[in-house]
Amino acid sequence: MKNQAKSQLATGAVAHLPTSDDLKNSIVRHLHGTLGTDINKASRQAWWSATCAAVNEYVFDGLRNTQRTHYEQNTRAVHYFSLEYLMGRLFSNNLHNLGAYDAAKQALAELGLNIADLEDQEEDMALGNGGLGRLAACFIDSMATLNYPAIGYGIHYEHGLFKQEFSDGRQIERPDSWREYGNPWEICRPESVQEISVYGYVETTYDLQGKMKKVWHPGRIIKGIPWDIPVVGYQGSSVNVLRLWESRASGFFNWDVFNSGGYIDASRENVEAETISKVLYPNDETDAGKELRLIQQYFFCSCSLKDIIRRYKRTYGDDWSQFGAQVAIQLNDTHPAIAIPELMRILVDRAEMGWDEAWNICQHVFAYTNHTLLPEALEKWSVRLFEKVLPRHLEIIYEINRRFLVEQVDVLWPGDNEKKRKLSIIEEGHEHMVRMGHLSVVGSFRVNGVAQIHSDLVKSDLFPEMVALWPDKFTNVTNGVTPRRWLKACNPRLSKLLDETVGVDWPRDLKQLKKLAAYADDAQIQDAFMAIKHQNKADLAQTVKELTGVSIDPHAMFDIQIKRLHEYKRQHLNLLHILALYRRILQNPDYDMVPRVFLFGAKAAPGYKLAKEIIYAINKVAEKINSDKRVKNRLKVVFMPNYRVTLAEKMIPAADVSEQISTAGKEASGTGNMKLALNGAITVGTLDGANIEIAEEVGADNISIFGLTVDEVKALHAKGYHSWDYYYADPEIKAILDWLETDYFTPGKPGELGAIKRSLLEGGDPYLVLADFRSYVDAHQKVDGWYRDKAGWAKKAILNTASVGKFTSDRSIEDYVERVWKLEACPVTAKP
Ligand code: 73E
Repeated sequence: MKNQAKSQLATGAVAHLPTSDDLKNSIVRHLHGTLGTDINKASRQAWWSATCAAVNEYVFDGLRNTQRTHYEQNTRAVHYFSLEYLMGRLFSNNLHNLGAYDAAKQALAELGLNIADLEDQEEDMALGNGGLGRLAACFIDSMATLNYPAIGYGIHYEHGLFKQEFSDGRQIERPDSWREYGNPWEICRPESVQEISVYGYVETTYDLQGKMKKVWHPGRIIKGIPWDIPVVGYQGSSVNVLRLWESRASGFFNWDVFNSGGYIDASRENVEAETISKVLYPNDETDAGKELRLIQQYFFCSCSLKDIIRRYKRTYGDDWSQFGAQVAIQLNDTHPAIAIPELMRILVDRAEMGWDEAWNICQHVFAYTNHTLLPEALEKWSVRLFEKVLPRHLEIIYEINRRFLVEQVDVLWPGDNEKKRKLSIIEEGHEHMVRMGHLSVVGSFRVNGVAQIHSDLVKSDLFPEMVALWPDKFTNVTNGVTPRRWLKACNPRLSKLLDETVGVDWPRDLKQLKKLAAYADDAQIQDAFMAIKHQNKADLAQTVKELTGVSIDPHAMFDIQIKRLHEYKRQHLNLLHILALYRRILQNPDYDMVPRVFLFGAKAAPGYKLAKEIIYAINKVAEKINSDKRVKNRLKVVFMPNYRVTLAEKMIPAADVSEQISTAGKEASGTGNMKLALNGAITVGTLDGANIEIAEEVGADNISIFGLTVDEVKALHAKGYHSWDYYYADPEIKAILDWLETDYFTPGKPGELGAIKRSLLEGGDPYLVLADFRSYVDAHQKVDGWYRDKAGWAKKAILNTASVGKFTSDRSIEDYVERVWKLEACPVTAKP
């Protein structure tokens, strides 16, 4: 018998996991029967599609079994509402989670194909900006793996996050068309279409008994078409669903216009309706404040709530009494907060329920996760806009607010108008605004931050009075990442070593990695660990060469900063350090340093000027340094274009150093920090977000911490921060900033890189770059020293991987289950 790659034993939703022969037959069958082509002439794209179709036979099997089980068991379920899901590619992830990756690899090899080439056929599903969207993707993976009845709801954007190119070092945005040639992972469900309303006016009517009733006469009806993406849990556990809504004009509404001769108007309405799900807003951490964004939020919340209610009614009919017990809705930041007044509207206006009963249901259903304290990211909508788009919801928000101020605020602080002003959901000022954060806290039974320090700051700095009103409402759930994608699939070499040293259970029980600590001093394991790192670095070096033309040496230390570009994340602090090293080399040709490659990956929001200037400056400095012979390969700088999940999967396994250098108090958690430490990188970081918890886990010897603490930041601001003082007091800072202003990096064009200096001096350096500079340089000096001791470095790297088991998203989900959702797991068994 042929030596077939075996897949793991089926344990859950998927009855029969495929052997390589099964897959081979199925791939060829789909090549003929689904793709309409032949082995001899099929393109890579066709082979990839046929393989996806073959994989889907098993995925859909698991999906059916999961849905049947959930229906039969009728357990409480969580509904994750998120405007963003940064899924990346699904091909290798689905194969790994099915336990069929090796079988597929062999099947393809026997067909003369390389699995990695096929993987490259897939576009990233980039329906998110950064950490918040990627967290949602990790969470749905964990919920399926842990067998929780869960469904993700969001928007089926036609265009995800823009593609980034560089033109003479400047960021250019190009549209992302991830489904131009179809997407094999999604299933359209026309049977579950919903219709939602916007605009129009509210009429006050009275029934025969004289009871007042509000009737909303909408101005527009829009259709939501659901696309389901199966979410495959690890090793045959549940296959849940991510349901994304696509907007279309309502046929019903358009025909009216059409028949009255308004062909052009009818097609304009089509275009406008389709615009809703056309593009993802490319702003991370800033509120766009645009009408279309509010409509996007309402569109997906309303469709999703109607979908939930339809499913609930299948079992309970018009009996609402079990709704709060059956349905939990997690609001991923305030973006879906409009779901709160929407559920109130459905209950009060449609189901004709009394206000108190309806409000009681809402308060059993909604929970809210806060992801940021940055003022520019705290959503506010003008009352004027609300009145235009969602007039009935505005009335409902006023009533929620009125009762809140009278029944809660005035009871605890009688007659205190200042408290009412501060706590009101409606902010007064020259333009009245709806505060979505306040609405979310008032309407939810639980509110959480995403790392311990962040949750503490949510309580102390953002909502202290809300804490006084409801102390038990606030909790913490520290973020996590799925070890299936962020170690098993992206770092197969390290995964194999882990299987051999700590056993094969670590992907679903990440604390098992602790066993690796026993080998931290073992020379053989150290060598194996560092050999893997070296191979990963060699692979990345090849990718860097292909993408940028720059040659980098895998023997150098790879120092990586990958995250959205934002001043608070301080990519420019990293740049100043690079400039300091370069300057030292020029001043002292024998300057002794461990050769380093600084790698960046970051997209800037298209309208964020300074962020784009920072990208430009890094690219220009990189050009100069990389071509300067005097550097003698001690320094290389690379800005990777189009950073995205797929690129992260290549960079993270190759990192020696992880840059987590936000101003303390600004990064709510971070999740890249977790992925990098898990893959054996050593963090240079501030005491911010989850870095603090990473430091607790790995120990002070295995992380390089620098910079002001949250309390020191506050004290410095209180005392008055003057960045000029640092400029004049530290000759290195002065020299570097002045250097940036010359034409050294932009020959013939002095001042081209001046924006950074201006923001740090005239602009007041709001993120304390200069205040932290010296201690940052020292933290790197320490890392340089560590790297010279090969065994010592290997030990630290191993201890990082061994110590970060806490940061699996499985643990985060278990925390949500215990502290927020109170769900029961619902294991799925395949029907024989
Ligand atoms: O610290 C990260 C955090 O790890 C935080 O900045 C990010 O969420 C991650 C996951 O918890 C985040 N993104 C946004 N707010 N916080 C955001 C705001 C507006 C639009 C899009 C994203």
